[in-house]
Amino acid sequence: MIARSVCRTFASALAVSAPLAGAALAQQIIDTTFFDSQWTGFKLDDSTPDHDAVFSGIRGSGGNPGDCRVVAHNWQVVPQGVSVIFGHWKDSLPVEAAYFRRLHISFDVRCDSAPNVNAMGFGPLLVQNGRTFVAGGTAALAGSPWKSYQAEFSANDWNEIGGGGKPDFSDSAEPIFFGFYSGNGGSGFTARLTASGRVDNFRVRALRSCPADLNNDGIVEDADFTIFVAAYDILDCADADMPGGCPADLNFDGAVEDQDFTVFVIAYNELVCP
Ligand SMILES: [Ca+2]
Ligand SMILES: [Ca+2]
Ligand SMILES: [Ca+2]
Repeated sequence: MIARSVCRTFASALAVSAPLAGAALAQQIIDTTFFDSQWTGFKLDDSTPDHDAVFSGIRGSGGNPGDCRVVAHNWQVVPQGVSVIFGHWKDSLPVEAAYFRRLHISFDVRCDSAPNVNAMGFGPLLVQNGRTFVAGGTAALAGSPWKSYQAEFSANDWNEIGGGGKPDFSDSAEPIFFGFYSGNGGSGFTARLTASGRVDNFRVRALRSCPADLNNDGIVEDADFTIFVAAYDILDCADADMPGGCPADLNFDGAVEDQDFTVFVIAYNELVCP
């Protein structure tokens, strides 16, 4: 392995003369603060008699830690059983879907109040080409501590809302936006209920078939090396100068450092993507 000091000096020299190429693919989304300007909410499903369920989704305090997204549902429960599902998607940062292999998605949830039904449901959501897909999630029990949700997905693990399709992870795929859904149900009594909860530490990692191919041209060559060392010089994925999604962070630890270089060099030696 190349010593960190040597490599960083080289990276510094190269970064001065070689600005970042613009084509690097977003590889991960991390949101711990949930600015309202970056999130959109919408109703996905409402089987209540009057279809008049309403919801809110806003940035709030009391996260895990700091700010989070605070959600609330208000709906009509009737004896035959109903369900309501609301989507929340981060519309500010699409992930280029080309060459996806798998997705790793994690976030933290809790339920603050859910009279009579005692829980809220949460799960992952993606939007591609105007179509919405969801996958299996988790239930947060009212009053319980923060609960961590995480799962890995291939394209077949998703179900389209209002259709039978699957998302496209092929090499000609449209960009994908990510988010989560929140839902409630209930039956056996008649009441108008409001449930509330919170979501924090939303993270999506796009595991591509050839992650070291940073300019997405099918081979790992000098152009990718240039992109890599520029990111290595910036180091912190949270730095404003780092390309969105921090694609050179190949081990998903939030920084572009020696471990990523080790991963990159193996692919660079191979040249051709698997
Ligand atoms: Ca937070
Ligand atoms: Ca390349
Ligand atoms: Ca890393």
